[in-house]
Amino acid sequence: GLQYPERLNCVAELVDAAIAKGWGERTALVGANERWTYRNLLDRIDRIAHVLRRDLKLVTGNRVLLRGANCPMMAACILAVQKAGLIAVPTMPLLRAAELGKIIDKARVDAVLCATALRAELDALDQCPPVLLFGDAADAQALDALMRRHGEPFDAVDTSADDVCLISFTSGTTGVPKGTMHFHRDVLAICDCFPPHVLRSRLDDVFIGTPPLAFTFGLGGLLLFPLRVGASAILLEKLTPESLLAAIEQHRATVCFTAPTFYRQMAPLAARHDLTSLTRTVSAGEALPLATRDAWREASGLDMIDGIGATEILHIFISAAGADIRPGATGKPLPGYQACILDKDGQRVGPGVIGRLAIKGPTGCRYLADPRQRQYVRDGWNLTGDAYEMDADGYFYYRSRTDDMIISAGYNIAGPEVEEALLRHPAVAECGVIGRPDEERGQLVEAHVVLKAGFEPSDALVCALQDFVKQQIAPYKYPRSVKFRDKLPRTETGKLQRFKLRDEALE
Ligand code: 3UK
Repeated sequence: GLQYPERLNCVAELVDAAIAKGWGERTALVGANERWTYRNLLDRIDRIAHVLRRDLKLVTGNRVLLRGANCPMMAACILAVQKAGLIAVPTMPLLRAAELGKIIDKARVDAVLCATALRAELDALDQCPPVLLFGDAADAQALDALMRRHGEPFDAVDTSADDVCLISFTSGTTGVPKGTMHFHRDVLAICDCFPPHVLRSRLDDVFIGTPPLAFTFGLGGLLLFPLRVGASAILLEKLTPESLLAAIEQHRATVCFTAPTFYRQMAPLAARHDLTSLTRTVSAGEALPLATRDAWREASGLDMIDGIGATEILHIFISAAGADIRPGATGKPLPGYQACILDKDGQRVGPGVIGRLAIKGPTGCRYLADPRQRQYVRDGWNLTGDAYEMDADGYFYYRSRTDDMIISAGYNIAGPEVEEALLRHPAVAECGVIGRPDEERGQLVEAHVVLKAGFEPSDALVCALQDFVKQQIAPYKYPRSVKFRDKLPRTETGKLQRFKLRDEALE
């Protein structure tokens, strides 16, 4: 297993150690307008850490809320908070004042570091802890001005391996957001798991992708993983499928992290770009449909690395790469993690039976002051909200979210299976399949379909799509209702918001 010293500061291990390993002059972070070496990054981190401790007078264990799109300065702020023995509370760029207010209360935030471009939602709050702005702020309280006064090195605060260094909020769809707490050793544990065992990341890798640093998928994939091996990360905001392809080409990126829909949208545009630098592409956040895996392989020549992760577990815990990939399966538990499938009573089931996925490993769920902890973790097993199935060789197959399983006329139907079938049709760009309340059947399978350019909605197309599904999977699973729409509701992290489709169905 993974063994770390009792006293541990993850940033000392990731950044100070990088200099000691001789990587000081290597490129660490590249933004839209800047390129920082590891030494430059260390310098920024140390200056910010001094500001936090000396100017803001924060003390060990204080919590610092962070707001910013992906850029080197946002990365430096997160790492500086942790190096200073404080707890980073990164927030998704698109959150509104009401949501930020809840997070500030819940996490008992003591100070805020915020990119100027995102200040408006903080200004809208009735009550807010002290804020320092970074970026092009003319404000007297600007972080940049304070940083200039502190040139001396900052010694990492001597934290314990199991001191909290990160509170990450789940993109909860309803109610009070759930904060998940992670330790300094958890940060290193994820760096020493997926990257060496599945991704095989190396010193000369160039990481790129879309997930925000405020989402642990992005924090790991676009910051912590590259730093651990002396690689570099390209941190860009507002990426589109087209601009990500252009950036991969421009920066000769080798590793890409994004969500399945992004790969699906990039595939038809890929031929216009030189993607020969890319050697590994990672998909996570939601299920990877086979049609998307195939489209991406045809466009890029690469076999996608699928991986399921969760904010509660910090990062990816089931995945596969290369010869280990089994189409349709997410993969196997990563070294150090165990996985099993449980029935409704919490009993383990064997291969071929669908049930709730449970996970045990070096990282796991610690909700911040939330009674839901007792439901999520039992006997050290993390009970995810995912319906999975295992095969005799220990591969794990995603079926649906447990609360998204459609029950129609007594049949259990997994929406993603119907989506996967629809996505193979040449007219379908994107789709989402839900159960719509129905008197006769309990729920009715309903598909929400976005058409590719050049296709028009029609009754004939509805029938064609229905027949197309019936040819591929058991006919009772076909969508009895098909609705065409311009786009699907998605979160900032690329997840389809099925509850929005369901709510609409009730209107
Ligand atoms: C779903 C997947 C099928 C699944 C995340 C990588 O997504 C991340 O964290 P969240 O807390 O959501 C967790 C839930 O998302 N999911 C994620 N990946 C897959 N479903 N196949 C996948 N490959 O329902 C899971 O329970 O937002 C992903 C790394 C870090 C993360 N936080």
